[in-house]
Amino acid sequence: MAIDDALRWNGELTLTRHDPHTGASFVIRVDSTRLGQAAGGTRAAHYDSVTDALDDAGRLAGAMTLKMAVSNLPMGGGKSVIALPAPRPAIDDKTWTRILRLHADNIERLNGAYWTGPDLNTTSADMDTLYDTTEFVFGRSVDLGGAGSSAINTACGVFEAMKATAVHRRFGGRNTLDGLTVLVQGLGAVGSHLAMLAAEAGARLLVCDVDADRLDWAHGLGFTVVASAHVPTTPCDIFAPCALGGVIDSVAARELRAAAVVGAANNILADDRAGSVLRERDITYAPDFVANAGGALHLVGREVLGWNTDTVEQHTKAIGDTLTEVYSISDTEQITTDAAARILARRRADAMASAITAEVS
Ligand code: NAD
Ligand code: PPY
Repeated sequence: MAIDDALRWNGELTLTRHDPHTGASFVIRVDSTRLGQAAGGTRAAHYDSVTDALDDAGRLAGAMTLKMAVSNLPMGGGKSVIALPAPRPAIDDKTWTRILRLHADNIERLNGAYWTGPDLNTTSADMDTLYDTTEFVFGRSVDLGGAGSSAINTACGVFEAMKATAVHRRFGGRNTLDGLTVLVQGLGAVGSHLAMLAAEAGARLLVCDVDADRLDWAHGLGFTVVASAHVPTTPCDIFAPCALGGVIDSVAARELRAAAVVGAANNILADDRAGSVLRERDITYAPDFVANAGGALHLVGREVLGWNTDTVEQHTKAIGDTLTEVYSISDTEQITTDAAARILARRRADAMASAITAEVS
């Protein structure tokens, strides 16, 4: 991507910094603070260029704005990307601590415009380290007063989204996951829990990962392992991308042999065209910012809104209802589910913004 394209972005704020000592580059992007201070996790990964990191942070921050709005959470959307000089496992502890301290310093300088949390390759323990420098951190360890990892709640929300999708599709007359084939790509914190929930509900599990230990774990549970290269063309009822985003471009959308796509990864669709191809092929796509909102509900619910675990669970179950509304708008308006979810997010954001204005005046 050209630098001009990465900078031509409609969000509110971009912070970038480079650390010559470690070779890490930092990007924080705040997409919108219309509904409140912006929040979204810190993703650490190796990028080909800082331009790619800028672009990724912008897209992820935009998805956070939509996720907060469609989930009725009074927060804006933002995200951080730490572009590492090497893949995360190759970074030693001392270097990682220095990187986290610099990142915390960046967040502190924004003085609350942006709150971070755990994301790909960052943990609650990392949030504890950030908190030594800045208070604008979600998802610290439970022992230290935080809400802890959001992964289990994210998996529960995606599971609700799968059940709502099964009802919508009326798979062979069924409205449960019992007897369906579910393909989970990525058996990390979210994907492993999701796979177990689906298996408990009677689904046949196909799984893939790049990590041999996770595949051994899956073998032990009787799941069938699929080679990464075969994922797009493996027949299944539900494909659940739970690793990286951008896995479905218009080519993959044409090849896919799934009836539905319901996963945890952010920005599953590589482009708008992919959503249209899925619709043309009658493949039901659950927009990621609806399906994976369980983590945001857990973090913001527990740490900002004072919810207990029961209330978080109630709101997480409602992800299925929100998705059903999205499918209904898509059917009525004859538009992609992604476009329908954006309409619903806009409606809910407008309603929240009016309520905030009414409260103030
Ligand atoms: P994780 O790092 O724990 O797990 C990712 C898994 O994907 C790992 O097991 C990794 O080996 C595997 N993987 C990486 N590349 C792969 C590939 N090409 N093919 C197959 N497997 C591959 O991350 P996580 O917390 O489980 O999050 C998964 C996804 O869900 C991410 O995209 C994340 O942004 C998104 N998400 C997570 C949360 C949350 O609460 N953790 C919330 C919303 C969205
Ligand atoms: C996500 O849901 O994609 C996140 O980044 C998790 C999150 C949600 C809310 C605050 C901080 C992190």
